[in-house]
Amino acid sequence: MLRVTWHNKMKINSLTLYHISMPLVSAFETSFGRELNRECIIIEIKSEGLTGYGECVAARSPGYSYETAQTSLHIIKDFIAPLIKGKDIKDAHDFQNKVSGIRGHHLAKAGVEMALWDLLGKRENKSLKELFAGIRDKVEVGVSIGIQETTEKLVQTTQGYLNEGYARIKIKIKPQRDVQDAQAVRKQFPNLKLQVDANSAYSIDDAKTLQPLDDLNLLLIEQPLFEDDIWDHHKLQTQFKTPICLDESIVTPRHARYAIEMKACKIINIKAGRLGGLSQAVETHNLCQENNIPVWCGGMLETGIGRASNLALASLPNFILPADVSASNRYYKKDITNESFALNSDSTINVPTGAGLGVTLDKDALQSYTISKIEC
Ligand code: OSB
Ligand code: MG
Repeated sequence: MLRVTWHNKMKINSLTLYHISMPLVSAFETSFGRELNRECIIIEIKSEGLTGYGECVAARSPGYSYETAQTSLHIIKDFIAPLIKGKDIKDAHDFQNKVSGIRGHHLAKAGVEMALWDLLGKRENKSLKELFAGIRDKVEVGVSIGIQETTEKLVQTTQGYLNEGYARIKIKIKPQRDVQDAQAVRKQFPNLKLQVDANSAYSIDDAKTLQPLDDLNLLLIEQPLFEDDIWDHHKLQTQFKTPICLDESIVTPRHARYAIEMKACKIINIKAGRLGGLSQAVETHNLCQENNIPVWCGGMLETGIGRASNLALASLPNFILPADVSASNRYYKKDITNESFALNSDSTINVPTGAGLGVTLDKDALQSYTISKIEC
């Protein structure tokens, strides 16, 4: 547990939840579905004159995670809010203890914890990067490209992002759109930093089908097998020289330990949402660092709120591979933060330096995307 003590406990006065839907600049298709609009929950917490914001990355449908925007609204409003409202919160550990009776629902918990970190930073006048003892001012990033209509379109889309200056590309794969797509991109771009993400679309019986991926000099193969198949990932890793990277399987720091002990992967993707909070993400980072397992920061098509949080997290030392955090314009025409994130010429994005998350909310934009607003 991240032991940053929140000197002067914070009294939580109120929570407001905004269920929003934002049009993506282009559809995002994965092995579990296609999204044209991204839904999420923005959490606003008021505490002793300050306002903190968090983003719960649960989506419209339970494809990546069993949680959805609707289940997270329910869990936050009916279970998390009553445990913290009117109470003093000492630190992230205290928050995690208070919600420990709620089984699972990590995306919901993480959204609330993010708002608490934003409040803490504002109160102490420190950025999240400072609070986490991050070491980088900018983070190397790449783009995660969804499954395209055709392989030719995928090659074109990749070229487009390379033209914009991205130096690492991840392509989504699914059965029938795997080896051929990856081979085509590799053939066109022999030296590109390239990786693939299957989002749990295969079982160990598919090892032979996937084998040609091993000859493409990929940085990693992300979450090829089912979420609860840590052991089968071990079996797969013994057959592949390419590092296997786990995303969906790693839902607590303990799962990271299981995967490391079982040699189920060589790399771990860290998402604060999936792990149940930034404190859990930092703890997982530390465990991986102690075990020489490099990590990188995953993305969930975040708004400027979640993107600021991801960049702060990715400033920690063991975030060695490029992050799935792209510039704001890769996702949205109009974001909900006044600040937008741009790509530097060296394929990096700057880590925010302002207090807390270091971003401010564009209230009009937020309102225009809001489907429902709940006061709790
Ligand atoms: O598996 O990494 C994933 C988006 C939604 C759900 C799961 C994933 C993703 C991405 C997007 O790959 C990465 C990004 O935010 O750019
Ligand atoms: Mg993934």
